[in-house]
Amino acid sequence: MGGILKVFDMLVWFPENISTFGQELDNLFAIIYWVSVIIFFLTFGVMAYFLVKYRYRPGRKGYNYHGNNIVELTWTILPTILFAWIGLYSDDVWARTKYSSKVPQADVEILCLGRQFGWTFLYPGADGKFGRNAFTDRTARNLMSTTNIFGMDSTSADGMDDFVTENQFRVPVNSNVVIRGSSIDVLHSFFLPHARVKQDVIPGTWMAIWFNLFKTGDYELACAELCGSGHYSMRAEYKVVSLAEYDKWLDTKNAEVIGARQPQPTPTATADTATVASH
Ligand SMILES: [Cu+2]
Repeated sequence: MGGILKVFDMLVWFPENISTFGQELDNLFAIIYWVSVIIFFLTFGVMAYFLVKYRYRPGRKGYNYHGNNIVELTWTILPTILFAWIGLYSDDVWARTKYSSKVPQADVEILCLGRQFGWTFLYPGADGKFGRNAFTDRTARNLMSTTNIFGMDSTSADGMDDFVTENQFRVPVNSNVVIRGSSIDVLHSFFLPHARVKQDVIPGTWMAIWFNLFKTGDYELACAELCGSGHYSMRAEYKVVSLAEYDKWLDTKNAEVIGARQPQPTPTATADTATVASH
């Protein structure tokens, strides 16, 4: 039976689920989908039946009908019960995935800013702690600019090793990832189809987004809010990697950050930059 239902199910169009709570959300989606399908055929079936039964026939007289309290109460109370049930039934998984009070202890915490049109991420670096920035300190919001969109305070010791990635991020597999998302211009929506995560990000506030992914691979982040002319291009890629690989990547990034803070030797033209310069 489940096999036959699956043929008509919208769920076969979903990308593969890689999130710990994804199956529960998919089940909820399927239940609401099938409730809607049944009600659709019931109501339109009754309508089609009446259309045929009471169609125009020469000589048949219409008559005024002033309603029926029992019928009207029935079609008011039944949907009320149904919607209340859906609300109560889905509250458990909704609370666990969406309530900011239920966000689990983070193994990895990342800041994310949406902008027209792209995504920027901030990692806390080797110490695992963010420095002073627009998330950790509201007063640092006035440091935000197009070149420093997280409002990072360059004098903050904890922030010395924080690093930024552009339109890509990495997370370890089987870990609680908490992303604090915001926007610097308009509403965007942080949508990870494989992870069954979708959350609007709003300028001026930070939304807690969390997930735990059980399958390594390359996946996609898309903006799911029509946010302007470049909306179609507002995507990022993310990798889910093993913990060892993630640590290695962090080490590389940390070395880059430390390298960038050392006094730089006078730049010499390499083959690459020479090619660019000649164009
Ligand atoms: Cu957008």
